[in-house]
Amino acid sequence: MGTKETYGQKPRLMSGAEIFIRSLEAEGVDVLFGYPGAATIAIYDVLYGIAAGKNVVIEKEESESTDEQIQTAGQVNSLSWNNTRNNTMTTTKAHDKQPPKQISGAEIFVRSLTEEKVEVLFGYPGGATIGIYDVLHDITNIKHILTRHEQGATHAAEGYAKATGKPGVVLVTSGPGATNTVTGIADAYMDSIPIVVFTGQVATKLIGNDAFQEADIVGITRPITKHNFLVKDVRDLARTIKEAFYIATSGRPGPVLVDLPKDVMAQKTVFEYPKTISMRSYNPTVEGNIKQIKKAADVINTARRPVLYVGGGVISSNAAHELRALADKLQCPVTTTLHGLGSYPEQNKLSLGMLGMHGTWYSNYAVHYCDVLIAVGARFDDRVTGKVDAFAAEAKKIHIDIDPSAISKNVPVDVPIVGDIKHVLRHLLQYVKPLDTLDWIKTIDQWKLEHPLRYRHDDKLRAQHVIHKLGEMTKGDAIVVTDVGQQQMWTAQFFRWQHPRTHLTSGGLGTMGFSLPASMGVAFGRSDLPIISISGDGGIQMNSQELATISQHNLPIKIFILNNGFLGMVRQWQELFWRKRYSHTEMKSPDFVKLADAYGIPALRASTPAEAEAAIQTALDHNSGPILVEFVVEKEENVYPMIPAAQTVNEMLDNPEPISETSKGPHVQQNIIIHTKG
Ligand SMILES: Cc1ncc(C[n+]2csc(CCOP(=O)(O)OP(=O)(O)O)c2C)c(N)n1
Ligand SMILES: [Mg+2]
Repeated sequence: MGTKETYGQKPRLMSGAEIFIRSLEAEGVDVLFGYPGAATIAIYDVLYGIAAGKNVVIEKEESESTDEQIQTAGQVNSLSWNNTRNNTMTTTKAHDKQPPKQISGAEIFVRSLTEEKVEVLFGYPGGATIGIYDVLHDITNIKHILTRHEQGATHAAEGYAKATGKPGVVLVTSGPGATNTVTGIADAYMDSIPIVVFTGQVATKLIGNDAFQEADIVGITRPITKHNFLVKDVRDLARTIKEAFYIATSGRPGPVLVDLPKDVMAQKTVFEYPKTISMRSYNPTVEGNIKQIKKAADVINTARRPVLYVGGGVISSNAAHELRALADKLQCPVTTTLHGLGSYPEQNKLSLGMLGMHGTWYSNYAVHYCDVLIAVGARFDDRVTGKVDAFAAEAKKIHIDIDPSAISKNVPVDVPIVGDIKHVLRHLLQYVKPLDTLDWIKTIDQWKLEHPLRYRHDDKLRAQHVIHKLGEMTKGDAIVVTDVGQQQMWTAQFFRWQHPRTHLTSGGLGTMGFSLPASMGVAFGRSDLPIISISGDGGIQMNSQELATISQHNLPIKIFILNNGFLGMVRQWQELFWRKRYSHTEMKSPDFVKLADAYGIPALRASTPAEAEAAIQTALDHNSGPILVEFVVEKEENVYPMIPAAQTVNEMLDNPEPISETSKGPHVQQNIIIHTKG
């Protein structure tokens, strides 16, 4: 699309990107601070053309960015009741009695968290929460972790929640403290992670006055929370906290925010924590409709080429066992989304690995040609479907999901079942019969041989090799937290996932800077497996301040940085689709080993495959606190396969790397072939 420019003699068509830059020029802008992403790649391409000769220059800064994966407009909350801000609050029975003892809102807050069995609170203090922090000073049953930025606190809460299945909890102050949580809240919303964020607020009489450190955080976060509350009366505090935890953790999980004005936290009342709650307009369906389940079973029982398409819902409903039973009974191949990784063991013959834009060749083809697609706890995200009309176009589609608003949202389905996946799968298992899928599996096995995941293995260090070796050396027994970009996709592809709740990443929002603070949250919730944080040279710099938190608590995190000297994923798009015009994607980074040293964290660097393997071993053997490894990897390596955005499998770009006969061997069974030079 273009429009006419009328400055010159001859009107000529100009792209929106060009008009944007021209308009900035006309406004006399000579410096633009920014950060590229897929949504702005066209603008960066225009900048590439003018950077040399024209007066607009661009400097990188980590503040403002547009994400390639973000779905901007109109995130509609699936809940329909009015915000409690406007609700008339019901009073508890205790209000009418003469309370034996009244305690402050701040004390009620802490007692309520104790009732919710909260063990860890990630936060950062300020004027609006100083009363709460004063109470926390005397508390031993809740560990407060002072992060170095409120964004870090929200990602830590996400990491904790995802790795443990328990809600993550955050406490921050008003104004900037609250607004700093916005990215983490949006991230949790997109990825259905149960977190409860408590924000301090100015005193009720100052709300709306542009008071010092006032921000309308309830208004700001309305489209990115499952629900949010402003507590105006201390007598509503305990019930509101109970509701917040209930909403965050039930149904399709998600973030809930509770705004706590300073005066409310100082008011006193009697403390009574509700034992149960009932909410008129919020009753998530748990049991699936049995008629629908039988209908789904009838469809499945006719299938010859079925595929199970599995998302993060299977993990959040702890249904990996039921999924496996279903796949085994049906002999049905299983492909998972990015968030479904770990729900089905990848060494299993029926596993197809991940599907979608950077999914395996054979998973995407299996979905394309299947006759019955059983979608379980997945939401038909555009990174999975590509061109929506062509996605599993011939297949009858069954969709099992706890969230009714996810059904037929992107792709129409034939048999929807709303309910908790564990419950629904248990019932479904009773009605389905074993299928004859031998021919189908044979076809897929052939595809696996012809189009395996692969990379060149020679004397150069490639990111894929680091991940592949890490997977082999840990045998999949590790919790791996990735960032966003190429390393995220290579980790998804090459690690070989075995267990639920071992793969954490920012999938929906695609938040660079997620990995380091999220891994911190994991470390406070899990100690049974090694914890590995993987970031690119770009993403690590978005929340590297959390190295201080990690160091202070001596957290056993193995921090891997895959340094390719580029914002690699955007560079890959520029190489493939923007004529290799690397507009503002090459970047200089600090010496990461010295950076770690400044925080008192031991660190090493690896630049060859042999050094990398030794460094991984050193990191895995390191049992006393954090360790950082910088892997200096090939700069211009691409992630393959790739289905370009909104395209079909026919447009899939497979790895140009040849498959060498000699390298077929045990790797073939794992569907990874390493091509060795020569
Ligand atoms: C906060 C944020 N800003 C911008 C982007 C757009 N984006 C997606 S991937 C990527 C490059 C990431 O570079 P790096 O962290 O070095 O990882 P690599 O791709 O090189 O592995 C960018 C800029 C994003 N996802 N998140
Ligand atoms: Mg990079």
